[in-house]
Amino acid sequence: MTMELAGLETPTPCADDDFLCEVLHGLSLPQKSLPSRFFYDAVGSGLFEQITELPEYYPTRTEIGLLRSCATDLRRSIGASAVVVEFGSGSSTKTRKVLSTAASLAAYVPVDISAQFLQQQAAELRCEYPKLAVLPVAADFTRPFELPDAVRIMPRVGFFPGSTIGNFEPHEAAAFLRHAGRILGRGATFIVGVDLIKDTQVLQKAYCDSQGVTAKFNLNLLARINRELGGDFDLDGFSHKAFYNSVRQRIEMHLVSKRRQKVRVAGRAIEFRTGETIHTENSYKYTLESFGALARGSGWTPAAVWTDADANFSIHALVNESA
Ligand code: AVJ
Repeated sequence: MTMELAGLETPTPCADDDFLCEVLHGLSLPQKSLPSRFFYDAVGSGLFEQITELPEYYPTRTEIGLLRSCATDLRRSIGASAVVVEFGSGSSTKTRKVLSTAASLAAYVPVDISAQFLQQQAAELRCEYPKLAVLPVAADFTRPFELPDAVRIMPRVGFFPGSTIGNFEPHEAAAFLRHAGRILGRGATFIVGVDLIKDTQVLQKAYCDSQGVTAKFNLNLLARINRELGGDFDLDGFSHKAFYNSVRQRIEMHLVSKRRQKVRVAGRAIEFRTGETIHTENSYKYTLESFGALARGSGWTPAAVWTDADANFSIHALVNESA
């Protein structure tokens, strides 16, 4: 395992998915922080679904619209008898847009960490698309994994929607693109959804909605620590904050301590000053050019890009021409 692909965040001394270790480590740093991947327990995943339906949260609906409108182009660049490999498939909602239009697709390989959920989703997809070979791989998609033997000879298309790439630090995004290139191989196409830099107010409202769903999503991290690690966070003692950092070109989410307070997690005391924050997420934004340059620097050649009329979101088709 290479350190550069250790995960979405800066490497920590913790073993894979050791929630307690990550929490105690993150809350001991001068700038307290928690890895954003821990947002997605059952409650958090439900809240994220709600976020995708908010009027202010434009990415999901814009990307789905784009997938629909570029379907013909996409089918052409995917070609016949290809295999689509999705990195972090979840419920494959967006993939269905691709699968429905790419009738000539031979196989679909959803890659996801949750083996049980993956099998359930695969069973549903087999019913919906009886001619498609659905071949799930239970793995951490940021780590090396083997493609199923059955797809070795097929043309490969990687799929990474949702601007999930925005949760990586730029150097981690580059490492991830290289890693995907190694797995997909020479000649492969990679379809990547990327959120774009835009008006600061529009960006900030997407992460600070009027109904307070994103605030609940952020605060659920503390609730999860209380539930799973026996923490005693007072959720009323913290507030949600999201802002666009124009220097780093990213949305930052934080939890702000409303007062001086002491919290206990697994017998350890953690002190907060008034106004001190826990940094919980970065969501990097790109221009068409800055993402193209990142891809080029990571062994991929930009082949096509689609954006909506307001240039809110982009879908990039990259080709692997490296040896
Ligand atoms: C999961 C990366 C698409 O960064 O926009 C939404 C997560 N966080 N609202 C994003 C998120 C707060 C989301 N992605």
